[in-house]
Amino acid sequence: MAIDWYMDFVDTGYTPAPDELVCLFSFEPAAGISREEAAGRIASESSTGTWTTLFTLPPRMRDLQATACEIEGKYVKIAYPLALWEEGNAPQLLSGIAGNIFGMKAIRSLRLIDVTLPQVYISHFRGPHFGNEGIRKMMKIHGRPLTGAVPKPKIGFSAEEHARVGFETWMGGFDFVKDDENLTSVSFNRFEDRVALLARMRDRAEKLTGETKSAFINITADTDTMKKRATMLAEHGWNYAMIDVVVTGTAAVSTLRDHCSDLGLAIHAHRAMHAAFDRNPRHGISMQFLAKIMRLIGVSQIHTGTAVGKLSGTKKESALLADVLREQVTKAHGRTLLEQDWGGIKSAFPVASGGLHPGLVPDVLDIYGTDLVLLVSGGIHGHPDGTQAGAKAAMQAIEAWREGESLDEKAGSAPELARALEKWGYYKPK
Ligand code: CAP
Ligand code: MG
Repeated sequence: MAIDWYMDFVDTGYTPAPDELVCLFSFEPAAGISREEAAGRIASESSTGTWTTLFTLPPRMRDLQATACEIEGKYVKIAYPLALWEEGNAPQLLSGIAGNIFGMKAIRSLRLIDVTLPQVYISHFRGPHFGNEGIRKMMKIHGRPLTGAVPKPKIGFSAEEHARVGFETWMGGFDFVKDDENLTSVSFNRFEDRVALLARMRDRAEKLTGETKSAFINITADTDTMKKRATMLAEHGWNYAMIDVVVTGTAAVSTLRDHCSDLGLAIHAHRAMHAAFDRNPRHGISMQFLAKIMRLIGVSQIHTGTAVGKLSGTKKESALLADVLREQVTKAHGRTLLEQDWGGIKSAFPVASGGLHPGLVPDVLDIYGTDLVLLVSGGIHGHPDGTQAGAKAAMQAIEAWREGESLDEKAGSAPELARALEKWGYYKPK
C-alpha cells in the first residue's frame, strides 16, 4: 500500500498559469532521496500535502496542489495556485513558502531564492506610500543620494546629547539623522524626549541651512506601542518612522504600513537579524526575497549592503537588490532573481550603510548610482575634526563622484575630505 503521495506534486511538463505564484528554490536532498522526490516533498509540504496518503480528500484538492514544474541540478521551480493564498496577507504567504519545509529530514538544505508574484496577487498590497520620486519631492533632494548618519556610539547618548549630534550632522549638509537598530526608549534616552528635542534641532538646522531635514526615529516595539510612537512622530512634524522589520515581522509591518500611510509617514526599514537566515548560501531565505516582500508590504527603503564596508554582501547582490526595489519591471537574473512586474506598486530606495567613510563613497556610488540612501555614521563621527566636518567630507566625496573627479584631486580644494583621507584613506573595514 502506498504510504506517501509526494510524486503527485511533480510535473516537469507543467507550464505555470499566469495567475500562479512561482518560487525558485535551491535544495540538497538527504541521503537516499531522489531529486524528484525531494522536489515533490517541498511542493507538497508548502501547499496542501503531508507525509502519508489520506482517507478523505476535499474535491477541490487537485486545484490547490503546488507543482514542482522545473528541476535542474540543485534548483527547482514550484508553481502555486492563487487560491492557496489570502488576499493581502504576507504572513500567510511566508507560512506557506517559507514555513515547515526548512525543517524536513528528507531535505539536507533548502534556500528560498525568489518568487514571481502575479498581478492579481500583488494588487491586494499597497506598496510604498510615496515612491522614490515622492520622497525626493518631499525632501527637495534631486540628482544626488539622500544622506544620513546614526549617532555613534550606537547607544549611550542622552536625548539632549543625541539631538546635538543630530544638529551637527544636519549642519554638515546631511539630510537625515537615524536611530540605531537597538535604540528605542531606554532610561537615559526616552523615545518621546528624543522626538521632541530632535524636532527642535531640526527646525533650527532648517532655518540656518534653508534645507529640508528629517530623521529615521526607531519606533520598534510591540505593535500597539509602535502605532502610538508613529502618531507622536507625526505630531512633531516628522515625515518618517524607522522599524526593525525582521524582528517585528511582516504582520507588524503590514499594520504599521497602513497606520504610517494615514499619518503621511514613510517607513525606513532596518533589517537587523537578516543575516541569521540569508547569509548561508545553501540554507535559508535570500535577501532579495526579503526586500521583495518588504516593498510589497510598503516600506519606503531598506538596507541592501555596501560590498566594501564592514558587513557581508557582494556588489552583485547589492546591485540586484537595487533592481528589486527601484525597477517597475525587475528583470530575471540567472538563478538569483526571477522577473517581477510590479504593476501599481511604487518604488523603494536601497540603503547603503555599514563601515562607510568618505573614502569609500565612490565605490558605493559605482554600485548604486545616485538613487539610494547613503548612510555614513562611524565614518563622519570618527572624522579627526568632528561630526560636521565628517558630513562635509562625505558630501564633498559625493560631489567629486558626480563631477567625475578623483577624491585625491577633490581633496585639494576640500579640506574636510583631505582630513578624512588622512585618517581612513581608502580603507575597507572588515
Ligand atoms: C552602521 C549601522 C547599521 C548597519 C546595518 C551599524 O554603522 O548603524 O546598523 O549598516 O547593516 O549599527 O552597524 P556604521 P546593513 O556606519 O558606523 O558602520 O546596512 O548591512 O543592514
Ligand atoms: Mg546600526
